[in-house]
Amino acid sequence: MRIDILTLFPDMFSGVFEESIIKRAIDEGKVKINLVNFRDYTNDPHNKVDDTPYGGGAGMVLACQPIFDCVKSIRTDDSIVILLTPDGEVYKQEKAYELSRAKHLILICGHYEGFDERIRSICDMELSIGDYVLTGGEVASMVLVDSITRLIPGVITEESHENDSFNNHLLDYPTYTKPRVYEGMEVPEVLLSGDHKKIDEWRKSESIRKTKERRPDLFE
Ligand code: 6GU
Repeated sequence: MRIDILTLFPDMFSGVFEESIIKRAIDEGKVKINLVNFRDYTNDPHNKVDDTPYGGGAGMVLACQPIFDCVKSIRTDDSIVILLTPDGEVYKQEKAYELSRAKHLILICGHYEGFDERIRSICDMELSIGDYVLTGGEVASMVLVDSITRLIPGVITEESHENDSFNNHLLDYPTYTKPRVYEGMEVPEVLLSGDHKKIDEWRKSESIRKTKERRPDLFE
């Protein structure tokens, strides 16, 4: 998979993709992440990418031209163009699975007070990572890249994500490791039993119990 991230702040990404699982996925060629500064595409003699809003009001608005030209130059028939914006569809694990099967993602990070509404016309999808406002789409695009990359076949074992929280609309079950007793807190007996049928049943019922308690909305 190739992912192009269109941003005015490529330096914000340094480090994030250079550790752990994402780094390994890049090193193994499973994902290629390309940071594109769309300021490089502006026709403005002073390198401007934004302007004041029609009708007045505070702040600057990202203009169409740099983003349109940048997207035109990199999109192919295989591309999915995604705009990161707080008024987009709320991003969920299901969408992460869907996008992990794509060949090419183009992520557009909005910034400042907003972007020209016509930019939406060149996007296939608009996503938000939750009901709060970030200074820009950069952190949101890091969230997408992380959650999508780990689902690309071969990046982590299928077993490592088949029990993830949110699969089947359930939260993950509780896990424990050694020692058996820590500060008086014991590992549930069933996990020491060696009875895998019983263990599976316990995990399933704990997933359900936890989800009902913490996220009744997922139960719907
Ligand atoms: Cl994608 N962008 C911004 N600016 N704020 C957000 C968001 C995105 N998702 C949640 N809040």
